Formats: sequence, structure tokens, C-alpha cells
Amino acid sequence: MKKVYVGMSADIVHTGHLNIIKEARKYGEVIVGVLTDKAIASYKRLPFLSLEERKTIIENIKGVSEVVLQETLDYVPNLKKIKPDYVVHGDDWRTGPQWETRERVLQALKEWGGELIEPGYTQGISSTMLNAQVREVGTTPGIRIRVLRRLLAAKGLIRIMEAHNGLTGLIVEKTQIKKNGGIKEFDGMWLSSLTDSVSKGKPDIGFVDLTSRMNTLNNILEVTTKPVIFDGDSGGLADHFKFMVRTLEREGISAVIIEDKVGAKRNSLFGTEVKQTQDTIENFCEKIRAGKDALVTDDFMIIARIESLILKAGMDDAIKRAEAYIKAGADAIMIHSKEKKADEIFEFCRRYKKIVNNVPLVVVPSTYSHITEEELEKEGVRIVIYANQLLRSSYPVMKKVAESILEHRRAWECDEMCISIKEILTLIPGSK
Ligand code: SPV
Ligand code: MG
Repeated sequence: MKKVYVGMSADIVHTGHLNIIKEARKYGEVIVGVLTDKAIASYKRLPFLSLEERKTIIENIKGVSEVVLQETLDYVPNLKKIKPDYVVHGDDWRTGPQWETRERVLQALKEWGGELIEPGYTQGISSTMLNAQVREVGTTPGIRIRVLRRLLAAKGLIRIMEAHNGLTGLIVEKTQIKKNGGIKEFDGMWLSSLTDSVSKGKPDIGFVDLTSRMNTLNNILEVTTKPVIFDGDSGGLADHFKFMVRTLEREGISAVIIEDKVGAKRNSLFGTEVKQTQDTIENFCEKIRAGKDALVTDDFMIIARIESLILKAGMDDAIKRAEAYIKAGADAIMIHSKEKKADEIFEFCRRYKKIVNNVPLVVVPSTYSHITEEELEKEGVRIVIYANQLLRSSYPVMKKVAESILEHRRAWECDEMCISIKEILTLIPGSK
């Protein structure tokens, strides 16, 4: 019996997939390589279904003899192992971003005289279309909450962007660019205390309470499907933090970040310009433990944020705290800095790497914004949060528009700074 290899993500299975398998079956026994989350995340968004679910579905499709994992977008490692007589793939990959993958398949098959079979693409149905439709429907808390952990397992660096209302949530959800044959987008959202407060015209001093923060969150959750990391400030008293954790977990939020400060809250970027007091290690560990004890699932993450560099308590203190917080059960560590240079952050990263049993590291490069994602990833950072850029970019334009109307006593001059009326009317799906 000849061997036929088919590679698939098999997320939302449709007749196009079945046609490929049916066609492949004509040439011999069909081995399907199911792309792992890692392989898929290397060029696009994580699939809806877990690898186990996708594997089970394919195993039960008529005509499939065997299912193996395909760990990379590149077929070659599997092809070299299996040496199939045929590879079957829809002809749609002859052009577009998969062109190079196809070339490599052809090269590999040449080595043992294998052949590439390309049945005509099934018209009228595509995973891209179905994906878009499913995302329109939305998600559930149970599905959303897990995505951050899945991303951590599947990707090197996770890219999170601030959202402070439904509209900015939509921007984080939908903004994409095509680059190097793949699609680049944000992996999830940050519900910043700074931007949530400022967009309400309030200072970032903990005055906007949890009920109000949940209101913002709900507006975002309603129109998005990506995971959310919630900025919990200090988390309050340990007894109160338990309730915060329960509330967030119930809504399908993936993680909360709490900072090791006590007393009147001031934004970290003021550094030592304002009075800010760091919590004791003991107290903060107690709070982490209280939060962990309150959890219902294993999905929700409690991320401990270290303020030692902000408060000039020194690198040794920061590392000591990281070790203690990890021992107390923190699922990740965020290290914050307000320096323009990344030296202290990188020094922390290098020392952090040496901690045994360390957990994923999170950074917020607001002041050292010249540092690239590649550089952060090289230093071992797993999550980068762009904490305030959508709010900070909208404010200057709004102010300019207001000044222009005052100056010219009409809106004509500022029209070009504005989205067109037609566009704003139809920006949101369901407007008509
Ligand atoms: C926020 O975005 O609210 C943060 C990050 O906590 S920072 O403003 O840098 O403190
Ligand atoms: Mg904050």
C-alpha cells in the first residue's frame, strides 16, 4: 500500500477537508499530520480547538489510517521521517504565503521520487471564512480563560495591547498586518488601571472601583474573543483579593497582575517622585496564596508584579522577591521599570533566568519603548504588554481637532484628521 501524507490544522473541519482526504485515499493509506498549536501560532492565531480535540476529530474521519503531529509549518521534517509516495494539498497554496512551504515539499519529495497531488480548491467554503463567522458569534468565559496558558505553551513571545473600551477592544481584536508570509496580530488585551481611569477623566489612584472596572471589561468582552490580563493594582487586602480573583475568573479573564505595594495608590511611572510604599515579602506572599486558594480552575493566572526597580530598592531585592513570589505560587512574574534604558530590565532578566523553577516573565516597555520584541524574547521575556499606547495616541488628535474648531470656527479644517462619516457609521458590524 502506498503512503499518502496530508497536513492539516483541522480546526473547523468542513467539506473542503473531507474532499482532500477522499482524494488522498485514492492513492493509498492516508497519514494526516495535524499541525500543533506551536506550528499554527508561528504564522497565525491559535486555533479554537485544542490539539487533542483536533487530533481526535481527524482520527475519526473515514479514510484516515493514521494521525501524526506536525510540529512545524514546514512539512519537511515529517516527510523525511515518513517518506510518503504522495503528498496531497489543495491547489490554493500555489500562490500566496504558503508558496514557499509548497516549494520545500516539492524539493523533499524529489529525494525519493514522491509526487505532489493538488486537487482543485473546494469553492464556496474556507476555514478563513468560517473562522471569521465563529469570531462574530463570540466566545465563552470557559474558552477564553484558557487561551493565555495555551499561548504560553505555543509561542515564544506573547504580545498584549491595552484596551479601555469596546472600540479599543475591537482594534486589538482585529488589527492585523501581513509580514514574512505570516499574519501578525495582538494575542490579547491588557485592562490597564491607568487607561481605564484616564479615559473616565479620573486619576490612576485606585479611585475607579472594581464594579466600574468590570463595566469597562464587560464592554470589551462583549465584542472580542482574545484573552484578557487584568491590572488589579495591589489587589487590596488579601481578603478582598480573593473576591477579585473569583470575579475575574468567572468572567473568563485569563490573569490578574497585582503589584507589591501598599497604601495610597500612585502610578508606578512617577517612581520616587511620589510617596509609594512597597509591601513586605511576607504580606505579599500571603496575598498570592490567598488568591491561589480562591481559584476554581487551573486556568486563571496570578501574576506578581515587582516594584523594586521603580522604588529604587535595588536589583537584589527584586530577585529576592521574584524567588519568594514564585514559591508562594505566582504563575508569572512581572518586572517593571521606568528607566529610559533597558539596562536594569535586562540585568534582571539575566539573573531571573538562573532562578530554578522560574515562571514566565512579563514586562511593560513604556519608557524603554525602543527595545524590540526580538530583543525582549532573547532575554527570556514571555509576555510583553503595550500598556497605554491606544489611549496616548488618541488624545493628541482629539485635542488638535478641538483646537482647530475653536481656531477656524468650523470643522472643515479638521475633517482630514477624522474618520469619514460613512466609515464611522459602518465601522461596527451590525450598524446597518
Ligand atoms: C497600567 O497600565 O495601569 C499599569 C502599567 O499599571 S504602568 O502605568 O506603567 O504602571
Ligand atoms: Mg496600573
